[in-house]
Amino acid sequence: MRFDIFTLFPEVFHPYIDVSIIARARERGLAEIYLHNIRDWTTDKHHVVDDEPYGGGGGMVMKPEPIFKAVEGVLGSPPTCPVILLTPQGRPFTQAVARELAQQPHLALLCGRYEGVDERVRQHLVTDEISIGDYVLTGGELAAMVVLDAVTRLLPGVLGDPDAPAKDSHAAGLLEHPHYTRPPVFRGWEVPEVLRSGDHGRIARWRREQSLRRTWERRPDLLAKAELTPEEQELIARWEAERQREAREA
Ligand code: 6GU
Repeated sequence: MRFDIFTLFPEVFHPYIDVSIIARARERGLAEIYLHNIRDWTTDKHHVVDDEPYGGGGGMVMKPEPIFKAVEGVLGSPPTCPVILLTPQGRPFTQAVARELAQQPHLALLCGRYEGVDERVRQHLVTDEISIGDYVLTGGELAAMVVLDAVTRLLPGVLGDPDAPAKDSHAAGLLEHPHYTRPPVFRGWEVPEVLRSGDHGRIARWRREQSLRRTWERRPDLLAKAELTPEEQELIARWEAERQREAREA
């Protein structure tokens, strides 16, 4: 898969994309990442990329010309791949969106800065807008790295275990079960006996129950959408009943 990233700060990507799983995916040719500095596509003497907003008010707006020149200069006009603007006004990024984007052979990620980009960029160049959550960042770069990471690790061959993405938190609509590694006792705190039992049926049932319990406690909004067996629904109903009984007794 090919990523073209358009940004005023290409250097901030390297510390992340040059290590670990993303670096390995790049070395193996599974992900190709091209960074483009929008400022390189300015034609004026001072390489100006922003200007004051029409209508007044504070802040600066990214000018349309350098962005169009950069994106069309690299990808052609019109670009044939999705051009995604990272903005707090975009559609919420979720694991489902990551899976959808991982189907594409080629994505362009456009990082906004300042108060935003000229609206004509959105209207006539951008094909999709994504937000990574309800908070405000100073620019789209961190969001682009989030999208890049979440999509790259879904590409076939990137993770050692081909089933790994299916087991992740959120993949099945539930949070993950707890994980433990050696030593079996650390500062007197033991690894649950079931995980050392070697009984794979029991381990799988324990993990599923832990996953349900965690989701019930921390993210009940996810449980509403999860696919549960009748037994699992009954288990949750018992937890609910117990919680209500405790509330009455308190
Ligand atoms: Cl994509 N950009 C910015 N600047 N802030 C954000 C965001 C994106 N997603 C959440 N907050």
